[in-house]
Amino acid sequence: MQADYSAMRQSILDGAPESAASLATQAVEQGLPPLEVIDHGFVPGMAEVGEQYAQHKLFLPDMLAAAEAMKAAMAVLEPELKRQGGERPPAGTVILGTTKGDIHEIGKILVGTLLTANGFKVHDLGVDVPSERFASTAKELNADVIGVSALLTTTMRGQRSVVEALDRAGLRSQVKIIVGGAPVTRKWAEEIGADGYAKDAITAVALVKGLLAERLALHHG
Ligand code: B1M
Repeated sequence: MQADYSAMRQSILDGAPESAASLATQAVEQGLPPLEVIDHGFVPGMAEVGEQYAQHKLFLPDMLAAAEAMKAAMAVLEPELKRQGGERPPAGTVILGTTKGDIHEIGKILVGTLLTANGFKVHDLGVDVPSERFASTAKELNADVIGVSALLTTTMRGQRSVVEALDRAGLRSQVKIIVGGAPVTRKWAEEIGADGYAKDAITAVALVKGLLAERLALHHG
């Protein structure tokens, strides 16, 4: 049986959590790779909803309903992604969160799931996270990396505040900061003094691995 990507996309456009969850379950039963199902089936629905919202063809409640459908699909696919990652000793601790004033969470959840699947210990602070909280949690958990997501051009500034908060806490040389989210660019990451930028969840995993390998090489080399 083939994956019904167009039905998945449509379940997001319809804001239909039951249908999204049942399509995700079917995909898992068929043994389809969960990441492909997310990327080719459900994420295109979110992109379309965003476009239609920008063109005033869909409205805020539609965006909210689409997000609920996406979360229902992810609730089925996430355990599968994590399971495929297998059990292994933690490769490092990563703190994740969305900037202050920003409640978009789906991309961040995906980044967290893939990091977990790749052996990282992930502590997700959720959405609308004050900069100081990133810093205090990093200290408390002796974290290796902080990942800050932002989906709005207005809340991207919060990523700079996290860099500054970490500086103030005297932790900047110990903890790496990575940033991401739809409006975020590599140039912005450089401008605010972050250690890296990832355009998507897969790249975020490679980035974190690279940053920590660099550190290990420095310690042992
Ligand atoms: Co909002 N929203 N939204 N929204 N929303 C956008 C982002 C928007 C582009 C839609 C549009 O106008 N076309 C627009 C932002 C415009 C801008 O600033 N440039 C927008 C707006 C305007 C708003 C409100 C202001 C609307 C209003 O109230 N008038 C409001 C703001 C609320 C707030 O945060 N204070 C708002 C609200 C909402 C909902 C609550 C309804 C809902 C979110 C629900 C939720 O998350 N629980 C929502 C949604 C769903 C969207 C869209 C449609 C989809 C976002 C999404 O989940 N994408 C979005 C349009 C779009 O992006 N096309 C839109 C799927 C997800 C898998 O992708 O999050 O990009 P994404 O994550 C990717 C990468 O970006 C990257 O990896 C992920 C996976 O590959 N990534 C990282 C993300 N974080 C990363 C961190 C990393 C590394 C990579 O390292 C740390």
